Order: sequence, then structure tokens, then C-alpha cells
Amino acid sequence: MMPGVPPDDRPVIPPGENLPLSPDPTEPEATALAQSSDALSLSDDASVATAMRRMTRRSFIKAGVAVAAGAGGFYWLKSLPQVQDLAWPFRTALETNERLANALFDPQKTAVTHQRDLAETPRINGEVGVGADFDPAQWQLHVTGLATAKALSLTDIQALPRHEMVTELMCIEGWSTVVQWAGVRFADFVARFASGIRTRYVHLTTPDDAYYVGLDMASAMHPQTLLAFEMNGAPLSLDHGAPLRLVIPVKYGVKNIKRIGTIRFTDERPADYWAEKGYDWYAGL
Ligand SMILES: Nc1nc2c(c(=O)[nH]1)N[C@H]1C(S)=C(S)[C@@H](COP(=O)(O)O)O[C@H]1N2
Ligand SMILES: [Mo]
Repeated sequence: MMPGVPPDDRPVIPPGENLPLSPDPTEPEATALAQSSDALSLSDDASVATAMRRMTRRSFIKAGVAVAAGAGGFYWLKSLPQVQDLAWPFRTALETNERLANALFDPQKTAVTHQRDLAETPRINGEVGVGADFDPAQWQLHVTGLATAKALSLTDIQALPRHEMVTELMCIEGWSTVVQWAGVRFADFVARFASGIRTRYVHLTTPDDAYYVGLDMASAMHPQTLLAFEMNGAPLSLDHGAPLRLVIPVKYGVKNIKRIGTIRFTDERPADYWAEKGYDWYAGL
């Protein structure tokens, strides 16, 4: 399947990615929104309810605040045209989020790191593009969008300086796990295999193109963005993304793509599996 083509018409809520069922009492807006949507029984309008569920909780809250809803707002929303499946105020709020994400992203700001002894094995979450039909021995990393495409082995990548870090893998669902990772910095990978590249974005896809992630270059070049091959002191298992996965602790779990097959440099904002389903493209923390 080509990146950018939605896989099928199944419901778009990822397992373990849906909004918490009960509002977080520490988030007053969330509570207010949940109450107002209950009162309006939006279940008769699948489009608004689905659009809301499709967004990350933060985007949901921001979009809700942007609409400054109240009952009238919700009825007004229901009458609006859809833009890429979302009523346009939601879409506009998401795009504003992206502009803010871009403007506010500080490449020097790092995710919190933890003591090694706090590291645990994360649950196996998200199996798109990591099916059984895969031979790690035949694996190569394809690098495209360069003057000349490259095909690299794991040994080529492991020749770069090794970095370890203990960071929190945060899933949009609301769980997180402290994990120790080892790998190479994406920035070192670029310097060695794509030196001089000046594209705005990078696209990472699984070997079967089923899962794909788009990153802006500043996030990709962040010092904590790793191409990882070890988790908690052992080689990555296939379930966790062997032979090579992305670890990007300044982003939600969705961007931490497992089993990378191709890294493509591009100036066009790349397709992103969960962004296509309405999640915030940046998925920043
Ligand atoms: N190829 C692929 N990578 C993926 C996913 C997926 O479905 N397919 N899910 C993502 C999500 S939602 C999360 S939270 C993390 C979970 O990583 P883990 O299974 O190693 O805990 O992987 C991310 N990377
Ligand atoms: Mo996730």
C-alpha cells in the first residue's frame, strides 16, 4: 500500500489511543466539554463526535476552547462543511496548533531523563507495519530524497557514535513507561549519510509502507531523537521495532515508529498515519 492511502474504512480509533472515558478532574475545560457534549447527546451526529474523538486529548481541549462552544456552538458546528473529515473550526484549530508547535518548538529543550533502574518494558502497542511477514536478515534501511539513494545495513548505522538515554515513552492513551534506549542520534545519521541535506521534513515508513510518520527537520535533528536498536540493554525485539526504530521523546508514542524501512527527505509535509486520522500532525509534548 502506498503511504498516504488510508488502509481501509475501519473505525479510526487506534487500540489504546482513544480519549479517556471519564474526564480528568484536573482539567476543567475537559470536564465542561464532556458535560456539555453529554447534555447535547451528540451521538445522533456521528461526524462531530467522531471528529472530537479523533483528536488527541490536548488538541481536543484546545479545539474546544477555540470554538468557545456552549450549546449553540455545537449545533453550529454540526451544520458546517467538512474539511478532510473534520468540521472546519476543528481543522483550523489543528492548523493553529501546528503553527504554534512550529513557532514554539525549542530544539534545545530536552525531555526529562531518568535513572536507569526506573526503566521497564513498555507494553507492545501498535502493530501496524510490524507483521510476521518479515525477515530481519534481509532488512536494509533505504535512504531516499538524496542525490543518490542509499541502502544501509545495521552495521553501517551501528558504526555511528552510540547514545543511550532513559526517557519516558508516552502514549496518547494516557500511559507512559520509562525505557532505556540505545542507538544513534538521527542528527549523526544525517551528518554521515545525508550530509548537506536541507529539506524541511523527513518521512519514515515501515518496509511494507503500512505505518508512516512525518517529522519536521528540527524535531528529527533534536539531540534526543535516536535511531534505536536496543531497549533496556537487549537488542530490540520484533514487537518493539527490530531491527531499527525511532525514539523521539519530545513527541507522543505515535511518532516513535517501529521497524523503519525507509527514511526519505522531502520539502513537502509528509503523510502521517495518525495525522491522516485527525490527530495533531506534530504530536508534540
Ligand atoms: N510500525 C509501527 N510503529 C509504531 C506503532 C505502530 O502501530 N506501528 N504504534 C506507535 C504507538 S501508538 C506507540 S505508543 C509506540 C509503542 O511502542 P512499543 O510497542 O515499543 O511500546 O509505538 C509507535 N510506533
Ligand atoms: Mo501510542
